[in-house]
Amino acid sequence: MPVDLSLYLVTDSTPPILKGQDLCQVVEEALKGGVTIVQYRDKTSDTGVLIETAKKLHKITRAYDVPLLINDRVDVAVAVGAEGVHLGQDDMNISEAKKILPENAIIGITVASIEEAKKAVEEGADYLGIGTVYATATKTNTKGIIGTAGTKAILEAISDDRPVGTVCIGGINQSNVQRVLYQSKASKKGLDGVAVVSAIIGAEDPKEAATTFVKHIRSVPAFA
Ligand code: TZP
Ligand code: MG
Repeated sequence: MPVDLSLYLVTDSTPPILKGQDLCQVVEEALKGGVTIVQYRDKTSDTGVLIETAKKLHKITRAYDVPLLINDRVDVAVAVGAEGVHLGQDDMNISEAKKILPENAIIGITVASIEEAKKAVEEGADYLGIGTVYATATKTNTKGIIGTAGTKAILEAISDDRPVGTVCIGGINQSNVQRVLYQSKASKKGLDGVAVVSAIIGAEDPKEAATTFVKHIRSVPAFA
């Protein structure tokens, strides 16, 4: 499945990022603004709530023809028929996930080093979530801040043998998104997009935030 990773929204249901609004409404606003893929990331809810929320989100994302991925929980992705999963280094490994998910499911994985990136590509990941790029209050247990230099090093190291999508994550906002995309273009394989949590989920107006991101992203020639 050709996936548009250019503006990748990752959800967060915890205050102060989500300020008492309904997550589904916020995601729908972001979709109206032009988000191209959504990951439901929820580290606190129990399985029942995860499935219930994922179902609601899936109904919305389908209406916008945008894929919904589930963070960590392959079982939840299967239960709701989501388009894929996003795995961390400590979650189920890619080969196990492939056994459980439908053949065309999208599998993404977080990578913070060249070694992790190479392994993920070998195992057949569809895309890499590279980061943490910049320090962020949204995820504090990160394995270090790799910066745009670390991101570029990973992009350089990925072989061309197996096509893999790439997004970066961590502290991406309206002010640095163009810089991040331009700097990644200096490597032989530029990024395919940016993943964002608080700059959209925590925005006063998530639709407007997404629209502004799209404008910034499209101003970069490779995304025009
Ligand atoms: N993985 C690495 S950083 C991060 C995740 C899920 C959170 C990024 O959040 P924000 O608010 O876009 O900085
Ligand atoms: Mg995880």
